[in-house]
Amino acid sequence: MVTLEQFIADRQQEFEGATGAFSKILRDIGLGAKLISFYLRRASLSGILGELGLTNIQGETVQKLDHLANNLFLRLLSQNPHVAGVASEEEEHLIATNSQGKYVVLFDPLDGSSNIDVGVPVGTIFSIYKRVSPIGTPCTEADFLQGGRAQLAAGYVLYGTSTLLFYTTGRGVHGFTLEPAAGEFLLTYPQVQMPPRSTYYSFNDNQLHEWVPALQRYVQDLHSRNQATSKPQSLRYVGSLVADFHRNLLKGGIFLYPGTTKKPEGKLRLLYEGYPMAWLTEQAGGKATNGVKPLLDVPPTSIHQRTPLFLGPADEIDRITAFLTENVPVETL
Ligand code: P6P
Repeated sequence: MVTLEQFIADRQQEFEGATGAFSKILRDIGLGAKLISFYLRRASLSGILGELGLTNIQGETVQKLDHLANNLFLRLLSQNPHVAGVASEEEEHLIATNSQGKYVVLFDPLDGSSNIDVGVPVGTIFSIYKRVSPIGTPCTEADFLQGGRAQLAAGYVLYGTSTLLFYTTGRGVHGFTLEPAAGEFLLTYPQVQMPPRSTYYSFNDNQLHEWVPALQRYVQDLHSRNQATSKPQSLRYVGSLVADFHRNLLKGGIFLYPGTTKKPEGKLRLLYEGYPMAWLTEQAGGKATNGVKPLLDVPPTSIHQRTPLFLGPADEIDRITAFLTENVPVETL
């Protein structure tokens, strides 16, 4: 049995400077996850379900648990001496914390929270960068807008049938399961690889009529391939990015949240949803794009910037790109 802390300690050299900073930042994220897991499991018993009566920067109704999770991570990370600042899906602006800190952390504290009241798994997503602004000064927006390939670490927590923490530092994807009896995350999924064949497809087709025609043709292609095979891809979509992503990571599947003719940038956020999930996908052997280019190469312009998101096995993602760049595979015509 290898704990998360031991696993990271054994690989200190993998993370920037081997100063122990990464293990302390991930320890705080892990502590936040343990506490959120506890609150979620008792939410309907302790009256913390439902809406807080506020609207966040995204224009979304804030759930009580969104607020709780956000405040928890803000408190844990702002007291960490290695963290110079944080950016949260629930906060309009970045928050400078310890000017002596060398790292900044972006997070979506409780993604998919509209599912909480109906018992569908939700998640936390995080992304860590080394700051580029001078140590000893307040962190700046430039520290957060370095681009997906500058991430030092990224991962998620899934609050599902068990509480799982998956992360990468660029040397593979590793997964841990919370053992409540010990209060520890134990290594259960070392070196995760996404199966090369897509078993599931995940997208909300309520906007299919607003997708670009080339993507509509891809969906027709997907359905016609399904009819012609003994192993069709199944639709699985729970409307919680971390849950949908995690299933597809382990079983092989595509996740699509495209833009529409009305909202070309789509719904999901580049910095604290797209980049982390894209890096995990690539580290697990898959591909991640905005439809036509690697997502990690999409330049950041603002903290809450949105992006179309396509994640999954390389062959299927390449097929989507072929349709969107009109290099439609001949056998499809
Ligand atoms: P839709 C949850 O609100 C979220 O941000 C992601 O977790 C999820 O993948 C997506 O939005 C679901 O959006 O439009 O299908 O409800």
